[in-house]
Amino acid sequence: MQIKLGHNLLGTNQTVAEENREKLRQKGVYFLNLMSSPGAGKTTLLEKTLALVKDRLKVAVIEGDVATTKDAERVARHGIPVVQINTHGACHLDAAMVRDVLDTFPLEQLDLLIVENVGNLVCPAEFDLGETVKVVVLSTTEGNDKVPKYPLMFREAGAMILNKIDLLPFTDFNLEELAVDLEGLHPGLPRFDLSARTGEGMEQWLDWLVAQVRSEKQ
Ligand SMILES: Nc1nc2c(ncn2[C@@H]2O[C@H](COP(=O)(O)OP(=O)(O)OP(=O)(O)O)[C@@H](O)[C@H]2O)c(=O)[nH]1
Ligand SMILES: [Mg+2]
Repeated sequence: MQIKLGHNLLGTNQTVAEENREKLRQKGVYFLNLMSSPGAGKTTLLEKTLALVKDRLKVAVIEGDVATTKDAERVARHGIPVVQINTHGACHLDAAMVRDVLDTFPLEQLDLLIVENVGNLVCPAEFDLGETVKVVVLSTTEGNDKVPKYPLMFREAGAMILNKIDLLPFTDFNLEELAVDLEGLHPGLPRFDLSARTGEGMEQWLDWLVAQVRSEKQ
């Protein structure tokens, strides 16, 4: 019974996700779903990214959080449209939550819509929001085992960011082990090693992002 309900939920979610995807495709909006465990640095990366691309692209953000508006407030300081979704305890956003806020944005004018999903490496990977791409952030302080322990997230991702490389010397994180694990799970996954704090490595990430958004517009 419970399994059946789960299937129905995911099936309904998929239908709404396809509607979101089609709506955004028609408006020429590239939709990026940003995911990670709590504290990997999604909001910090978002703030840095917004500061560096807002002159090149018209961007808006959806902030998903279990509670509080803290991340939305951080993003709003950059002067771009932000909508907060509180999931009231749920460990992920779903496609209907996104659908219900889409019309609050000036979609015709947007190039890029970024959603910061709830910090969690499990549930968000299972719920399609209608995004163009999923980007997963892993940080060097989380340990190498997160890739094999949460394989779906890394299989579903269209790009991966290894954040907090400024802390590499203070951790036991192993870059070669990461490369081997990713080769087994998702060969060819674009990967950007960077520090959202110091800005090191941000250029390659931004170049990739801007190129993706522009190719979607053509
Ligand atoms: N040293 C270092 N710290 C970082 C970096 N990026 C983020 N942090 C710190 O990591 C902590 C968590 O960062 P957030 O950006 O809030 O992480 P988050 O993924 O948005 O967290 P949730 O929204 O709670 O899931 C903060 O104290 C950041 O300052 C980085 O590149 N290097
Ligand atoms: Mg955050």
